[in-house]
Amino acid sequence: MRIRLVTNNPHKLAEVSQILAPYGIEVERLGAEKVEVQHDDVAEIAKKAAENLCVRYGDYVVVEDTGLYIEALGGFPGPYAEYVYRTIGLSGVLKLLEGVANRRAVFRCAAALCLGGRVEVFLGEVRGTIAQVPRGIGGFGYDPIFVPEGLGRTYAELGDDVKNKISHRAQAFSKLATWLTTTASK
Ligand code: ITT
Ligand code: NA
Repeated sequence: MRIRLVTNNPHKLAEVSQILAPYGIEVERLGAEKVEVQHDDVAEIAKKAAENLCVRYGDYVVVEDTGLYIEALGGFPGPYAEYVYRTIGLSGVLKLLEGVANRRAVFRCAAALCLGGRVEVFLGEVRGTIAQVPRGIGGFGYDPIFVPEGLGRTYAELGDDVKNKISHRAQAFSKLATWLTTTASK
């Protein structure tokens, strides 16, 4: 089986490939233009983008959208994580949290799959905290400052093998894989 992931982010493509390999699902990149609706909820953003692309590209197309919601900042940057990373960056985010005791944050990932003219959305969520300083060299984006609950190390310190077992993306795509290899094949 093979899915076609609509993304311009090579890190996401690599992670999803690693997450789905044990299920025997291959991942190909589809370079298509996504409709990006404005919404707080990544599930809604991924769903709308997928609905639009299913019509043109058909089955097994997957759109993934991820957001990082920092509690003390009222959920910022949320679905605007990419823009914020490009503009103020990790140092800018850490500056906003200077002297802030509540470091709680959550990563939310939504994977929207086209199949049989329908869109199925699978969610993954990891709670954690924002570190005081960036730590580690693995992963991408916010990985050096996100510490998943109970693990004491950032995603970037944990490295790809651990991250891809426990991450927001791992959870969403494991659900998708289970659904594809059970429900959808019957
Ligand atoms: P596509 O939309 O082309 O797939 P993107 O990078 O724009 O790629 P998102 O909007 O879903 O993807 O993600 C927004 C940003 O959030 C992304 O650019 C990263 O900076 C960050 N991000 C997403 N997943 C992440 C992860 O697993 N670890 C750290 N940062 C992540
Ligand atoms: Na995006």
